[in-house]
Amino acid sequence: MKISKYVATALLVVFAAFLINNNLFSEDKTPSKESTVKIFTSAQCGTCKKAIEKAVKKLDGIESADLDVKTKFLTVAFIPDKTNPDEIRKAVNKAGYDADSTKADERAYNKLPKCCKKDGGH
Ligand SMILES: [Cu+2]
Repeated sequence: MKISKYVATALLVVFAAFLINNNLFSEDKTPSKESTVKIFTSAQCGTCKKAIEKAVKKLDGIESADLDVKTKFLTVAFIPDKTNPDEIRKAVNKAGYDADSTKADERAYNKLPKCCKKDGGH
């Protein structure tokens, strides 16, 4: 009986060590891995697409930025250590466009071509 108790304890230790090791391994994988965010914008046309993508790509830690004019969704791949969705939305706002619930910078919006304004030309 005593022996099986030792065996059980030993197994438990091995199992615990395995769990800890596994955790360390998966934690090792996460940092600096890229994340993706989808942001709904007020883009209207191809000019908007170019302006928004350019503004977002200026940020540090952006892997890619792609706006689908049809759905108005901007898909951004970024490095979480370097930037975050809030900063990306701010960059979109600064370019003159709404991003999810944050509104476009008014001065930048007023400078947009007529066709790029929310109710202009479409
Ligand atoms: Cu436009």
